[in-house]
Amino acid sequence: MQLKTTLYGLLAAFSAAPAMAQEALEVIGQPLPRGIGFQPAATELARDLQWLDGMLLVVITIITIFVTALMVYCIVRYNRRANPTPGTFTHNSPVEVAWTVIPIVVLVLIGAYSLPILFKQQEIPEADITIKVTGYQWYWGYEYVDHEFGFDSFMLGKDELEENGYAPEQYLLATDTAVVVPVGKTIVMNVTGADVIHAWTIPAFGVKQDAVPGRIAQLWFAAEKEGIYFGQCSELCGKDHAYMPITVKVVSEEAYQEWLTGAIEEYAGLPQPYKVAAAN
Ligand SMILES: [Cu+2]
Repeated sequence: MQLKTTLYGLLAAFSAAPAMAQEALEVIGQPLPRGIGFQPAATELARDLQWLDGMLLVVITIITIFVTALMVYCIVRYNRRANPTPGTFTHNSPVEVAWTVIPIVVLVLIGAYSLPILFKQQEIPEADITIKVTGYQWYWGYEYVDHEFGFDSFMLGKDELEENGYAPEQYLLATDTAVVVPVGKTIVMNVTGADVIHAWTIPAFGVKQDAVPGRIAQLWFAAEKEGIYFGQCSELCGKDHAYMPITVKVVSEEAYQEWLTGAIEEYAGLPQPYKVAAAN
């Protein structure tokens, strides 16, 4: 399947659609049939999240097994037949202290690992590239604010996938234009909505943010591997909610610069000097 994807990618490179990242990229971030795990982590944030998920699974498994064993023991040991004269005491201070203190320790331990991961997501670092993303009913709009150009991104129909370099199984995931970012750079997305609440996400990056009209929320990521990553609107936003996917292409620095030049030409004319734009 990967070979097929690469072939489609090559095909697209030869057809040379404007403002497309030129090289054939491996599709990394997409759901797979019968998959039950996470998509491969492409950022530090996603790795942290997946590690935390695994850690919590261990904790809840131990607790569940312990509680189940305790219940089974009580049912067997203290049923009416096995234990005809039940105890009449109502308190046991050591047990009560234990079942208060141990859960507190467990919760503090979980918090000690989960809060730093939450803060890492929520404390937005200085951006190498800032992109504003706006959710519309039912598509996404992107603005590369450092260069003052923008474009909209619509889902590709089944018959448009091949000419754009995508495989048939990427229906409902692939879009006509993609967010293109260079590998390893810190990208800050300013997320908002134009009409109703949407949500922008790329599962392989470990990011998800509600796009709320009238507000700007931020998320950040630094993708570590070149490739194509898909996401889908994640806040029910109306009848075509299922048809406004997200495509991010992570490319090399050179490919990004090449794409940027083409995109500036195609979408906005001459590039605006960064400092002038910042001073406005
Ligand atoms: Cu939606």
